[in-house]
Amino acid sequence: MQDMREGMLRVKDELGPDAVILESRRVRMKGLRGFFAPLRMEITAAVDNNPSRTRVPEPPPHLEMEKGIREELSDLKKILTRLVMREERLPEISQKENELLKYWRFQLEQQEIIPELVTELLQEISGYLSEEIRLPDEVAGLFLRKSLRKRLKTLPEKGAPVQIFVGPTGVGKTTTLAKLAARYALYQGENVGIITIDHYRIGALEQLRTYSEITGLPLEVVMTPKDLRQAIEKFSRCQRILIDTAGRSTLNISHIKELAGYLQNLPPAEIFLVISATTKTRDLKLITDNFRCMNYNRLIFTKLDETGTYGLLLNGIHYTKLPVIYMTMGQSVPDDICLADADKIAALLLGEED
Ligand SMILES: Nc1nc2c(ncn2[C@@H]2O[C@H](COP(=O)(O)OP(=O)(O)O)[C@@H](O)[C@H]2O)c(=O)[nH]1
Ligand SMILES: [Mg+2]
Repeated sequence: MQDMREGMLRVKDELGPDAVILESRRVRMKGLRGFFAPLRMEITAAVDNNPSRTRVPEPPPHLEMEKGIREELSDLKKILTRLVMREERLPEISQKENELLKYWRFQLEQQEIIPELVTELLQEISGYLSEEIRLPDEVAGLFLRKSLRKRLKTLPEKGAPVQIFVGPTGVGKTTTLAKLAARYALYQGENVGIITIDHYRIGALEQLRTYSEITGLPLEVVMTPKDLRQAIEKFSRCQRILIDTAGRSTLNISHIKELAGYLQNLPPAEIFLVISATTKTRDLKLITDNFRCMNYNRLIFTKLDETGTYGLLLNGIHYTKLPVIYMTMGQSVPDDICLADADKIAALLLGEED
């Protein structure tokens, strides 16, 4: 026999279908002729008289089980393939991730967002980036926007009947009050009364007096907390009473406390802490802390037109945990004011809008 196939055929032919091969090997034929002839196949075979004993019983066809195993195997194969691919792509991805995170860190730091917030924001984003399936940059960017928006607390215009404006000197309290007074009186047809506790700075008082004369809105100037309560009483028929305060140096705590004394025992009011967007990051904490005794409960950011750096808005909301209601972006009364909008602020922070 030359090969195994021929051997098998001959064994089956000679010994019948139940024959089994016990051994096979290649041998050289004896004598000189064998030296030149090709090797031959030698097969030892036997017939098992009780084939059923040796034959492995076929497993009962259990289609469901087979299907389950096949599916599990296919799943395993997919997981293995993914793992192998991930292993291969990992260095490339992490390098890209780093580039993206570095870029965003730069962007957020440029906006002067305080370091602890930058770290928090980037941690949230890197959570998405290390997902098994890598997100395209744009989608990952959307998550950053979402994280920003979550922190940028705003409120629809609540418009309490009594609104008070407090904050450091020169941030735009009086101008903002004038813008809102016009809004309420001209656009909403409300009766508006204006009160000022600005009795230290004659110039500042003149500013409101002129405004009051031009618009015809009544103005009361008060010197004591008692005067203030009486003035509010006097305007009880107005739908809106706007109260201006003299700016106080952020560092003059005793002046700030003196002013806070005016605001005791007043009807529930919206008390706006007015902050200029041009404030130094380091001074912001001082302002939010030192004016706390005035129980401000809302924020207004002014002078957005005077800076290209908007981190202060996020930082201010973070320090105070209060919502921002208005933003102003110019000196023009009554136009340069708008409701705060988290989407818009997020876009400013991401450098997408001027
Ligand atoms: N560029 C710009 N200037 C503003 C804005 N709001 C107020 N100002 C100006 O800032 C200066 C101080 O404003 P004022 O209302 O008197 O501040 P107050 O001391 O806080 O009452 C004035 O010259 C305003 O015209 C603003 O949104 N943008
Ligand atoms: Mg003023």
